[in-house]
Amino acid sequence: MSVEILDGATIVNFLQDEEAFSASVLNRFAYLDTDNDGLLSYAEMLKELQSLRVLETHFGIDVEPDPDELARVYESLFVQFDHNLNGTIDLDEFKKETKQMMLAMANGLGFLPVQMVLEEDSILKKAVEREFPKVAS
Ligand SMILES: [Ca+2]
Ligand SMILES: [Ca+2]
Repeated sequence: MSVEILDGATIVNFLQDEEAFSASVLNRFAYLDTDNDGLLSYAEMLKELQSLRVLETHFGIDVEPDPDELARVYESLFVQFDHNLNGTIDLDEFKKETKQMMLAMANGLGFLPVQMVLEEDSILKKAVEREFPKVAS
């Protein structure tokens, strides 16, 4: 985990870089697919749903959400990814919906930079790293 500053443009620029975006989606998918069957189950997807920082949008930052409510939010997000509703998420569904969610997030952020706690290797973190390459210390 690290705290990063990002705004809508960071995300949009990243999404427009098709190559960088595809590569990070592929990476993330392989990482989440712990049983390597080429599909993401709900259990495998949970990690990603948690890293999307959607909870802040739903509940506001610093709110401790009720576990039942949290489970419902994650379930509805999973269904949002699962376009053909077959109970698993393939790479195509994952990529399309990740893009949608990141665009929605970018619109929500607008031009106001915000601080976010980002998980290492999350797609958002890749977006930040692309824009601000790490300076070797
Ligand atoms: Ca799997
Ligand atoms: Ca599916």
